[in-house]
Amino acid sequence: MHQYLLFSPEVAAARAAGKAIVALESTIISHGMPYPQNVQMAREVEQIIRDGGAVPATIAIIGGKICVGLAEEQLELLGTSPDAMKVSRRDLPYVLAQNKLGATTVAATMICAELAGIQVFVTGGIGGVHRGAETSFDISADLQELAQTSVAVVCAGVKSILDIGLTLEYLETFGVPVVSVGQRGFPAFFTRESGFNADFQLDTATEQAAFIQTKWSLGLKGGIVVSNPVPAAEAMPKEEIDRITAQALQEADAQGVTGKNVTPFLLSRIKALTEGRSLATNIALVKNNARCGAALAVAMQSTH
Ligand code: PSU
Ligand code: MN
Repeated sequence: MHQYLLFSPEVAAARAAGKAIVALESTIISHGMPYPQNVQMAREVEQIIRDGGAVPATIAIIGGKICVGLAEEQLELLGTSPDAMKVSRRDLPYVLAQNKLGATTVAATMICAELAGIQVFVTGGIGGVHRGAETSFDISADLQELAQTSVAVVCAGVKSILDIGLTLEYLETFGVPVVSVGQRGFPAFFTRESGFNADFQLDTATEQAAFIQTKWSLGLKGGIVVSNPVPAAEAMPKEEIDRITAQALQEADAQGVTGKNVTPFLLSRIKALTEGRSLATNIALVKNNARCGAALAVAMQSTH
């Protein structure tokens, strides 16, 4: 086992018993949602995964270790600490070697999940190619991670703060399959449709598991995006989210927000501008993804 990994008792027991395990990220807790909804969401999502027959493993960097599975007070710490660093691939050695508190992004969570032998990871939305990337070069490290790290990522698509078409082109170039669940369309996080199609529609966990295992058994390393649309009853009106997204993007530009601060800035402005309604949608879609991811992890476990 890797020297930096530290498993919670629940995850250690699951590993020993060969149970299905689902990884969860922590940037969504520290930088994606406000307190106390963030911590409550994290707890409820973990319980949904248990109810689905798998064991949740929320990942964060604490005390110089990659913690896989967090105790109640560790979730609370991440949800309340303003100094929790947003940790992507390039930040991981710094946070570990300097003993800082780190919340892992999709990219860093994938790296840690792979080290821990976890194949399925549930989140809300992945990073992508930002609008205007042709001048800013702002392309999330999540996409390069999907190109090289063998973990299936269940998400509700990508937010329209990004250039969704360019994000899908980038994934195609790097050979990352984009699977959709229950519809052909690739979802746009707050809404069910982005106007783009996923590559393959695979509705059942059994089919998704067979696809993923076939990819890896061919020696094709890298991730898979399993995109699961927000339930219709919880989706936001498209015209409202489009208007608010445009305003948040304009504010980010006017205030000169750059680098790793762009995504958290846009998320928090969208939440404020919708008076919290986007937060309810955000929580609902993560829970929906947890059900999907638990079923996928169980299916992967029973067929390998
Ligand atoms: N997109 C969301 N919610 C999030 C994130 C992205 O809808 O919470 C977080 C994830 O942790 C993701 C990270 O990995 O932001 C991407 O940040 P960046 O765009 O700086 O790579
Ligand atoms: Mn970026």
